[in-house]
Amino acid sequence: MPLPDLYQIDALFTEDELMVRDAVREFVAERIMPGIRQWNREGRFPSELIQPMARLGMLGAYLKGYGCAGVSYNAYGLMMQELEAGDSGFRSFVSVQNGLVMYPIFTFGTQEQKDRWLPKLATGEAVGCFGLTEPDFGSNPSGIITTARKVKGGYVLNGVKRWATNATIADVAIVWAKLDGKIHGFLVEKGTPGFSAPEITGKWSLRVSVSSEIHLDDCHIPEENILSEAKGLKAPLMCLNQARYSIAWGAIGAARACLEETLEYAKTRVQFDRPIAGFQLVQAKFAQMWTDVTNAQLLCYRLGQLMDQAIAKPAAISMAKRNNVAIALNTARVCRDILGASGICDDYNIIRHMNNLESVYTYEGTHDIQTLILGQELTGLAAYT
Ligand code: TGC
Ligand code: FAD
Repeated sequence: MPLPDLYQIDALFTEDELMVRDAVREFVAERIMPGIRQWNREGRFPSELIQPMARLGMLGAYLKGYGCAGVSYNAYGLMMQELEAGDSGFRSFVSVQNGLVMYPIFTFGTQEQKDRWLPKLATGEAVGCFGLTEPDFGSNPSGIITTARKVKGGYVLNGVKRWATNATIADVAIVWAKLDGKIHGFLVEKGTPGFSAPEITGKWSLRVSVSSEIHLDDCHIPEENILSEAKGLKAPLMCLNQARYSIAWGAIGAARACLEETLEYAKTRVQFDRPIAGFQLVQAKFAQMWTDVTNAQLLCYRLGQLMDQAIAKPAAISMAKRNNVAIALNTARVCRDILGASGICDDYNIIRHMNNLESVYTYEGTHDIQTLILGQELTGLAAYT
């Protein structure tokens, strides 16, 4: 059963935005939910669903031209909310393809790069990935040690990237490397000698998502594959804003899915001769979680408006990522508790969402890095070192 819309939040969206949301909700019910338990057990991302997701306009959703849907940021947010109600792995796929691959090509690429890649990325015919994090540089990407060296006709890349979502299945990698000591972005195409992307195994979180290393071993790319307008750390950080926005919305979906499932459970689970939903302590948990989800939606709705007007400050995006992922993770943990022992089993979706949200809490800037971004915005003092 859907949660009651106490604040009439649906009334804030246009008919088109709600139509887009409902289409993704139906896709999740029909195409994701029947398979998700098995894919999660197998640790497999079903890439056969990439093109169906593209047909719903999810890839490049808010970009204009090149076959992209060009919808509002709030419509895109609603898509991500519904998708992550299915599984964070699917939302991760879309966040990366959009915010970390299509956005930088759209924003920093040459006309040739845009014409070559954006239409194929929009249809899902091509998949992209983003390599910023390295084994020794996660929260502090300014320190990355992957290098690019100018040679006749192009560049030679050397280094190792870690935790790149989609890299093993990607046709193109956006690789961030230092050229003469300054960060630049490069397009590295699948099959380029010296490029490989082995999958990281053994994950107990985001199992329905491909996470990879990227190895660049004297990897020679042609001159035209530099993202010439992307200079300095600011360029990849601009991409992160896009992906953090989609995470802020997506996390609400995961939280809502946990809450809905738990509410049904608690109404029928009887202990001490009463449904556990009738106990005051359980109701206090529900009241808090419902309030948290509602607050998160309102925060994102306003943020979507600011994004559409291109006036959202990075700190505003950090606030939404930080708040919404934290409330989602807390919601998942509390729901797991309300299910008792049943909550640790994948007969229910909650433990899967809970484990996924541990990754979401960490990636795209950990919770504490978002805290420091907000601290810096408010006080004017950076507290990273
Ligand atoms: P700092 O000196 O603060 O900034 C360097 C330049 O960038 C500007 N800037 C931003 N611009 C746009 N958007 C932002 N969010 C920006 N943040 C900073 C800044 O104004 C400056 O500009 P300029 O003109 O003066 O050069 O840089 P710093 O080295 O002190 O770092 C700041 C810090 C720690 C906040 C930053 O490094 C950070 O955000 N770290 C977290 C790293 C991170 O989030 N990595 C994510 C990797 S990708 C990923 O996780 C994908 S998950 C995918 C999935 O969904 O599956
Ligand atoms: P660290 O930076 O080592 O942090 C460890 C702990 O120290 C954290 O709690 C952190 O908050 C804390 N910490 C660090 N610095 C400070 C400080 N100054 N003050 C206080 N506390 C601090 N990266 C990509 O480039 N592309 C991707 O597609 C991608 N996908 C990912 C997918 C998954 C499933 C995961 C888990 C990660 C992915 N990442 C990706 C990497 C992700 O961005 C990093 O994991 C994240 O930025 C944190 O870096 P780290 O793991 O190295 O942790």
